[in-house]
Amino acid sequence: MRTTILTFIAFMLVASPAFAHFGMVIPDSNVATQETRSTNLTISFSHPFEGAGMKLEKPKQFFAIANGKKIDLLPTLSTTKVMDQEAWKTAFRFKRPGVYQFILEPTPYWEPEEDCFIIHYTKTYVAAFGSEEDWDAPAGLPTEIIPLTRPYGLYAGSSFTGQVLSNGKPVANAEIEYELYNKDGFTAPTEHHVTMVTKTDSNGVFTVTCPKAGWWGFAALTTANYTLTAPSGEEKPVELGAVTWIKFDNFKK
Ligand SMILES: [Cu+2]
Repeated sequence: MRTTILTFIAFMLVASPAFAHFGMVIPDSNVATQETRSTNLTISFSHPFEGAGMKLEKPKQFFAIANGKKIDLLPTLSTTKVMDQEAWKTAFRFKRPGVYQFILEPTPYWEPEEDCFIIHYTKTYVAAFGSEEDWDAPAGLPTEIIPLTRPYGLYAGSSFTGQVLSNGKPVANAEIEYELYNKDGFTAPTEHHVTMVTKTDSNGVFTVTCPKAGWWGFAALTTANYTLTAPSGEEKPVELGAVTWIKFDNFKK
């Protein structure tokens, strides 16, 4: 009996696509106003629906891009815990209008269960002081999702359309995993509901609909055209993720 359960658990860990991990960059709000001029940002590597964390080493890069300028935020990071695992945080004060992209480049994560490294280039957006400018501007990352839907001011139940780029070119047939940051303790009706999956069309474009308010993560997964050396000394493939976090809000009354 015990063996059966352990075997089942081992099978789940290996075989289930439901245990999807996401780089996470989550601000207090995706809108900054004169009343709320600053935001905290929490950076982690987690399973956002299930609330299971993984350790995030000090990132390689963490920065903001706004109005065509890059602002290095790596020196401002301090450690915190997210889902009981090491994570990072900072606070950012908005000085001028703009749509700010906050971008994480983690160090490569060795995942023995998937026999590969994982690098999730992860971003989110904060619109400061009413800005509607440049929300679709590429950040120039090795891989990224360009929003074709404005990435803020969205209602729960809205659809979101994005385009996946790799080195600036659209990626046809890329797999997108998407998942709710499940802060309300919902349970999934089946394991397939934890992480949903869709694919890009021939132009690298995908559309998804997010039925609940909260932060939703979209991860476009591709395989790098290079390998990295695993702890065993062997060369192993690298999964690249273009991850974007978008917030959906309920109507107010
Ligand atoms: Cu994981």
